[in-house]
Amino acid sequence: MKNVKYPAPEYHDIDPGVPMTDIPEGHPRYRSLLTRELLVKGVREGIASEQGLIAQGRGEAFDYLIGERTTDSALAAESAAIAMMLLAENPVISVNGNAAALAADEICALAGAIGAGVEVNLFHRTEARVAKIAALLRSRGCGRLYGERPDRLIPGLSHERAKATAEGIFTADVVLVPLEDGDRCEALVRMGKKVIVIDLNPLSRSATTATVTIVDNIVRAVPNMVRLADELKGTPRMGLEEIVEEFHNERALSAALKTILDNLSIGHRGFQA
Ligand code: PTJ
Repeated sequence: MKNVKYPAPEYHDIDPGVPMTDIPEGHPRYRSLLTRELLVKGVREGIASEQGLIAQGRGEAFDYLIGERTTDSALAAESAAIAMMLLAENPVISVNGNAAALAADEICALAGAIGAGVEVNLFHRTEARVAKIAALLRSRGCGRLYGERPDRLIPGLSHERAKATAEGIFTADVVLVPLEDGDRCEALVRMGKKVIVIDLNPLSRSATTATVTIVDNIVRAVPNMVRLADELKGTPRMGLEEIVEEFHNERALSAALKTILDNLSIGHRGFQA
């Protein structure tokens, strides 16, 4: 069995005394363990918050129940999300520590493919972490980047996530918010925006208040969305509008719950180790 060594981080010092774990490629939950390692690396580098590890744990539990794969209904949500972003005037992707640690390259590729802005927005906000995430995103080719100098507040929010940028999230008509906490999702919807969330928990407040909820792991969802953006880019507006109209969020959430319920039998193929 081949062991995989994780490459040393390129843009920040890491304590050389802390070894990275070797994960055997043949491990039944290889991809899930690899994702954990990415997030731990993100925390050590000051990209993700320590609380982000706990949030990832909650996500993992739901991913386990979903079968650690992109379901058909999640793929339909990803298509609707891309169609909605291609139709938007000012689509913006919100990035927190977990999203940056797990999917920086793919987020920048997605922003490029659909012409979206990217805005760093943190719950456990420190200016040092904002700067590190912004530097990481710039190093991965992100052009239109906001969040370092917020100049607006989202109404109805009392915490740091209220901070927004006039040309970015504040005036966006469509906002993609991976791994969101529910109250900002609600506040953005109250502002009249279409909100797309990526959240493995189909019962969360974000999942139930968003316009489009993608019940999938960010590490699968964003690469799928990059591919879908390339496929749908040439589609006429009417075709994109049809894709959006065919999507119903409550139906997608019910489908995710049904997948979980169907998987809840001992020895189901969806469960691994
Ligand atoms: O970097 P910061 O300071 O902005 O903090 C980011 C976290 C994620 C810590 C913060 O936003 C937070 O506490 O989030 P919550 O309220 O725990 O919500 C995270 C949601 O994302 C939960 O519903 C999880 O099930 C879900 N989730 C966790 N990991 C993943 C995920 N969904 C998709 N992919 C994942 N890998």
